[in-house]
Amino acid sequence: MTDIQETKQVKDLVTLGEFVIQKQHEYPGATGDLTQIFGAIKLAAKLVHREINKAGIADITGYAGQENVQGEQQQKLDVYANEKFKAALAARGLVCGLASEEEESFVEFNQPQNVGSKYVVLIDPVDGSSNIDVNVAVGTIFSIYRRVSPEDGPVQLEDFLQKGTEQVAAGYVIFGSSTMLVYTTGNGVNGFTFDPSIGVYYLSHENMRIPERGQIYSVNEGNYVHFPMGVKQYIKYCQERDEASSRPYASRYIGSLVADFHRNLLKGGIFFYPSYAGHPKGKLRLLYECNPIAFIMEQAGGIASDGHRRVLELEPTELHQRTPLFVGSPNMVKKAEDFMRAFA
Ligand code: AMP
Ligand code: P6P
Repeated sequence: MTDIQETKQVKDLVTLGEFVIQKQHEYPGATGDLTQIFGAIKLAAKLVHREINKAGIADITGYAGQENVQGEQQQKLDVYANEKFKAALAARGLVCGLASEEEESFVEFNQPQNVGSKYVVLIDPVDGSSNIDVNVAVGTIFSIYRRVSPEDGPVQLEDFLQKGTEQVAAGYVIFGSSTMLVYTTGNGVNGFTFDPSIGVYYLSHENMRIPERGQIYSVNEGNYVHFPMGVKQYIKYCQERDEASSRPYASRYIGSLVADFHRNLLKGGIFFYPSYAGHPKGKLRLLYECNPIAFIMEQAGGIASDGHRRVLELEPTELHQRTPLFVGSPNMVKKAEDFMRAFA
């Protein structure tokens, strides 16, 4: 055996498609609808991967309304991604509606194949898209619910305004040094790395768990002077020297939620975007950013709160509502909550 562990033979690798079907068979009554929705997400993510990886060349990082090098109507990448996810999900006929950061209201899928579908999908097609121009990792975030309105009628707003605890599935695609799809359906978190040479996602991170303790804190300290006292005191706590608790922690902030979240999920840490004068209700969106992220984090053994309450228990009232977010290793989020409580 060489020093470097033999890489797995392709025959030993599990593809995302195989994995999802294996999981489907753990549900005897399953029709395969949810499995096919994952198929649509896989396809759209491949198309976005392709566009992101030629962004500089294809000059698609510009703004809608201009022509790109192919003479096509140029689209911002998030507009492009939104159209591709919408089309892929509508085509499979298993989703009755979609809510997206790129859509003011929810979109009803009323093509014949969609009537009677039992799922809705909420999505942030490209979170952090402004980072594309500087080659920083960005991500797609998605959340899947069963509809609650009558299946023989049109999709309703109430189908989208469900608490995060009702999610059937949630996941993200991170477009970074490699493209990965990470998701949960409530039985753990698994990560799949995309091999663009053959267009397949392979299981690369099985049963992902966040370390109980971390040494990384992620926050935009440029807003420090505006933060509530509890947040300021927690940041100071992270910076104090205390060998017993491995402090000072390292400050790591990419400014791309999926990238910061993914790093902390793998290495341990806390990401927080609190409310402050600039964003009195927080900046991040509850339905298609914080709820899916929170579902994944809890399934990986972490915690996600708004500083006081469990994110998944927050009662949605608007599609695009925002919430403060504290997410990561349990001991770190609990400590941040202690400071928020002490200085409330
Ligand atoms: P379906 O009939 O395919 O919509 O599946 C019914 C329910 O079974 C879903 O809402 C999930 O709770 C579960 N299920 C079906 N397929 C899968 C899968 N591939 N992975 C995890 N859970 C699944
Ligand atoms: P700030 C990107 O614009 C985003 O929505 C998230 O991906 C990221 O975590 C956050 O905003 C960064 O916001 O105010 O620190 O630049």
